[in-house]
Amino acid sequence: MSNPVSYNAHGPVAVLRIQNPPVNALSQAVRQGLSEAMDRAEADADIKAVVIVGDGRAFIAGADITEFGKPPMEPNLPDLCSRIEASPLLVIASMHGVSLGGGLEVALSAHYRIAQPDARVGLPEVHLGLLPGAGGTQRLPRLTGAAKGIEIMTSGGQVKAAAALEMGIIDKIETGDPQEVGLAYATELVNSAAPRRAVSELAGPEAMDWDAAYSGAVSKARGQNSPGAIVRAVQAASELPFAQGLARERALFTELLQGDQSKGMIHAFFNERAVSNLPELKGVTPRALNAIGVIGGGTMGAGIATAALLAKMQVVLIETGEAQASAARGRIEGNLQGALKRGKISQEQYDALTQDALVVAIDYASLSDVDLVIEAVFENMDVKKEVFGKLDAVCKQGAILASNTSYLDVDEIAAATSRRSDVIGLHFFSPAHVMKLLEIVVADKTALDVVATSFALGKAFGKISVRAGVCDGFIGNRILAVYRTAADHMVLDGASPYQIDRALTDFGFAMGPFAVADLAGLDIGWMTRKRKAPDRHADERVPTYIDKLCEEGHFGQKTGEGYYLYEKGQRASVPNPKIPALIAAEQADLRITPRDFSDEEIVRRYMCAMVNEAAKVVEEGIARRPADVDMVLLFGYGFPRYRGGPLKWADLQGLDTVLADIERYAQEDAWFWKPATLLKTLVADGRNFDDLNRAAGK
Ligand code: 3H9
Repeated sequence: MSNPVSYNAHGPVAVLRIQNPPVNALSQAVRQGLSEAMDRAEADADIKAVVIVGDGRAFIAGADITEFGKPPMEPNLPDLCSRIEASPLLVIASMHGVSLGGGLEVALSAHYRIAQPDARVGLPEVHLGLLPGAGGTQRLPRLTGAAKGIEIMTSGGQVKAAAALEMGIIDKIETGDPQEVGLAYATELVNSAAPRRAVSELAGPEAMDWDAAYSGAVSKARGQNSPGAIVRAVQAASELPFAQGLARERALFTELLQGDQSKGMIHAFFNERAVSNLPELKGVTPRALNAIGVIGGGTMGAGIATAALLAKMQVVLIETGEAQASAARGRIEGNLQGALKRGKISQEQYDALTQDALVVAIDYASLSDVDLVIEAVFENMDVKKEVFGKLDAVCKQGAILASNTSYLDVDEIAAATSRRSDVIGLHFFSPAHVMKLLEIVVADKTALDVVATSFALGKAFGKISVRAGVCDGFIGNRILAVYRTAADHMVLDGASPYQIDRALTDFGFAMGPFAVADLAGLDIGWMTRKRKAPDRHADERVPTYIDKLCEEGHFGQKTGEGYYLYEKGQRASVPNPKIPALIAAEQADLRITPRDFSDEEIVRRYMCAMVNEAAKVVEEGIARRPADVDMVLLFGYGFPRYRGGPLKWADLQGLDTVLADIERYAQEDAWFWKPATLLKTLVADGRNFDDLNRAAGK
C-alpha cells in the first residue's frame, strides 16, 4: 500500500499531507506515515517547522473507526500525538473542513493551529460511546477551561472556526488553500522565532464541583456511560500532572471501548450509512424530483409537505375543501415557523417557501405536473384505493405514486392503478419533518428506478431510509405490535404499566410503551384490535381493559386522559388512578392471580419479544438485513442508540441465551412465543445477526 502521508520540503518548512480519502481517518498507515514523516523532518537540519495538512474535504475526521475492535496496531494514536507535541520543530496544523476526534487531537498536539473560516472542530467520540482517547480530554480543557471542554465533549457537537478561535482552540483564521495558508503561517512563525507551545505544558483547567458536573452529565445521558467518564477524565486533567491525566484518560477509554455501549453505537454509525446502499440500485438512475404532491393536510401530510419544502421542492397539497385547505396551510406554516425560530431557515426563505413553493388546492388536476405524489389520507383500504384511482387519472406518465400507509397492503393499493410499477409505500413517522426514519415499502411490481427515486427523496429530506417489504405493519409497526403485546401480557399477569414504562426508560428507551400509546392516541390501538378481532386465534391473549377507557372517549394525551392524566397543554403526566381498577377487574374475569415482576424480567421479556419478531421479519425478507431492523427501531421507535438496536442487543447478549428464554416463555404461552426459525438456525450454526449483516455486505 502506498504511503498516505506525503512529505515535501518548502525551504525550512516540511509539509506533511494526509491523503486518505474520503475523510483522512487516522488508519494505521496514516499514523505510521505521520510518525515517519516527523522523523524525516527532524533528521533534516534545514527543516525548522512542520505543517500538517489534510487532502480533500477535511483535515482529519478522527481515528479510523473500522479499526476499533481489532487488535491494536502500532503506532497508537496517543503516542503519535505525544510524539508530535514533543518535536523540537515547530508544528503547525492547517485545518479545513472538519477536524474531529483524533483529528482534533492531532491538531491539539501541534504547537499552532490555523483554520479556514468554514472549518469546524469537535470531539464527537461520545456519539460512539467513547471519550477522546488521544489526549483530547487533557489538552482541550487546558485551552477552553473545564466547563466548556466538558460541554464540547459531552455534546459531541461541532464548533465553528470563529467560536473555536474565541475559545482558544485555534490561533488564527485565514482564507486560502490550506497548504499555502499553513506554509505562510509557518514561515511567519519561523521568521519571528516563535516558541514551541505544547498544550500539555499549560496549567490544568480550574477545579469545579466535579460530582455535580458528573451527576449532570449522567442524568442527561439516559444510561449512556461515556458522558460521565468524560467528566471524570477532565477532573483528572485538573487534578493530576499531564502524564497521569493521560493515563487516566487511557484507562477510561479502554474500559468504554471494551464495553457493549461503544459496540452498539459503532454499529449504529456504520449502519445508518449502509442501510440505504442497496446493491440492486447500483447504476440505477433515479427519476427527476422537483415537484411533490401531497394528498391530505393533516398532521402527517403537513409534516411531509414541510419536509419537501425544506428540501427545496415545489409542493402541491390537496385537501377536500376550502376550510381543510386553509387549516392544512396553517399547519405547514406553523411547522415552518418552528424552523424559522430554530434558525434553520431565514425570514426570506420562509416567505418564499410559503408564498411561492407551496400550493394548497382542492382539485386533483393541480397534480398534473408533479414528479411524485404521497398520499397521507385516512388509513382505510377503500379510501386509499379511491385516491389512487384518481391519481392514476391525473398524474403525468412517469410520476411516482406513493402511499404513506403504516400497515396496509401496498400491492393491493397499487392494483387500483393502471401503473403498478410506479407505486411504492413511503412510510413517514410523525412529525414527518422531524422524525428521521422513512420506511420505503417496495411492492411486488415496483420498478427499480422508483425505489432509487424514493431513496433519493429520503436523502433530500435528511432521512434514514430503510427498505421494507409488504406485510401488515412493514418492519417497525409489525415488530411494535408484538413487543407491545408482550407488555400487555405482563400487565395482565401483574406488572403495572407504570413499572413497565419506568423499567424500559431505565433501559434507555425514550419513552415507555404506555406513554407512547397515550401520545399516539389510544384510539389507534383500539381500532387495530377491532380490525384484527375477526382473525384472532383462540389462544391469543388480548387485554381489553383499556378499551373501556376508549369507550368513554379517553384517547390519551389529546383528550387529557389515558394511561396517564395530562394537565391541559402540559406533557408531564401522572398515572391515571382508574387504570389499576380496570386491570384488576379484567384479571378477576380471567381468573389471573397477579404476580410480581422484577424490572429485569420486564426488560428481558419485552426485548425477547422484539428480537423474536425482528428475526421473523428478516427471515421473511421483509427487512433486507438484521441491521436494517436495528436502524428502524433506533430512528423511529426511540430505541437507545447505545444499544445498537434489538438484534445488536441480542448478539451482545448471546443468541443462545435469548432463544433459551423465548423457549422458556413458550412453555407458558406457546401461541405467542413461537421461536423464529432464523433464531434457531443461527444458534444451531453458532452464528449471529452480525454474521448475516456481513454476508449481506455492510
Ligand atoms: C476517535 O477519533 C477516537 C480517538 O479519540 C482516540 C483513538 C485512540 N473512520 O458520514 P459520511 C466514512 S473516534 C472510518 O457519509 P459526510 C463513513 O463511514 C472517531 N471511516 O460523509 C463513510 O463511509 P461510506 C471520531 C469514517 O460528509 C465515509 O467516510 N470521529 C470515519 O456526511 C463518508 O462519511 C468521528 O466520530 C472514521 N472516523 O460526513 C467522526 N468518518 O462512504 C465520524 C467517516 O463507506 N465521522 N468515515 O459509507 C463523521 O462524523 C462524518 O463521517 C463526517 C463526514 C462529518 C466526517
